[in-house]
Amino acid sequence: RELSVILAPFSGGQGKLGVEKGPKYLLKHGLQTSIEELGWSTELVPSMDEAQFVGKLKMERESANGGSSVVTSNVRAKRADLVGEATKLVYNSVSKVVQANRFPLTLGGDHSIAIGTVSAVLEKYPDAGVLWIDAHADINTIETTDSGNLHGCPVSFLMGLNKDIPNCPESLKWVPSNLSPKKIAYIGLRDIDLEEKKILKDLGIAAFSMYHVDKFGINAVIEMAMKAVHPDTNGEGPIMCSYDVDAVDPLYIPATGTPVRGGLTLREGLFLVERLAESGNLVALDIVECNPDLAIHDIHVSNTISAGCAIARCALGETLL
Ligand code: DIR
Ligand code: MN
Ligand code: MN
Ligand code: MN
Repeated sequence: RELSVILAPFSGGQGKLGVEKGPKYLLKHGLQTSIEELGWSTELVPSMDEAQFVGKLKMERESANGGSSVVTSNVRAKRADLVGEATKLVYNSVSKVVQANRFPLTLGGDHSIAIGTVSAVLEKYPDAGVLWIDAHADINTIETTDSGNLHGCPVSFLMGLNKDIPNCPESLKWVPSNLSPKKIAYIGLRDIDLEEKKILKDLGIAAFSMYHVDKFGINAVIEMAMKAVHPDTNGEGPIMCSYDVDAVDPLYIPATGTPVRGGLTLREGLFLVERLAESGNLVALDIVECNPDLAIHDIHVSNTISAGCAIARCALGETLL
């Protein structure tokens, strides 16, 4: 059991600095040691130069404030050049890790980095199902996005939904778009844009909102999600989990960029990944959107970071007897 902790300290997929500090804080909390205590041998994979991207983001911000902003190919997709560059670096790192038969645990950063992780994991495991744990559907296209933040769009790139859109940013043309709408299931949704809802419906995507969690219970929802992505084998088959910590209620995980109340309890959020560990089918995990800079009190930082670490440990077997 060999695992690589891939660091993806990137914040250009949204507008709030600080989310690039997620990996550092999770590691400072002892994440790597606790994973080794579970019997994994681990290594750290940096994937990108954090300071370099922060520098570019700050430069971009200054030039935008200076009023001399150049209108790029598509004004809606913000910082597409940086997102393209960063996600390609993440993709390169995750590819090496999975091709060496190691388990990739990728720490974000904002959720745009999943463009890199999911693409690489699906090349290794073409049959894998993706469980997207999130308050948001992250499936806006560069045409439907209101915010222009690409962390709200990774799923549309993974599915190739932007390919036929004129002015689709060049920087993201490398994405192999190897995710089928039949191979993703969402859990935890509660803040979906109108046009995203239409995409989910039109493509027949399995989407379990907080309503379903309340109606059926978290155990039934995860069973339905696994069966949705592996219908022919009764839910058995490789699973990648891309876990946006804002799926969990901000009572438990407050230090995140777009908190939405009415989310998963911490136990529901941990049960999900415990169930994946128990299944023996988990092949990759992302943990994204921890932003320590958004905490108002110190306790918000430790709550958020300790919960992020717990998600990783539970997914890697800590609570299995
Ligand atoms: C919104 C929010 N749907 C957007 N998305 C977020 O910006 O596209 N994703 N916060 O994590
Ligand atoms: Mn989210
Ligand atoms: Mn919107
Ligand atoms: Mn997300």
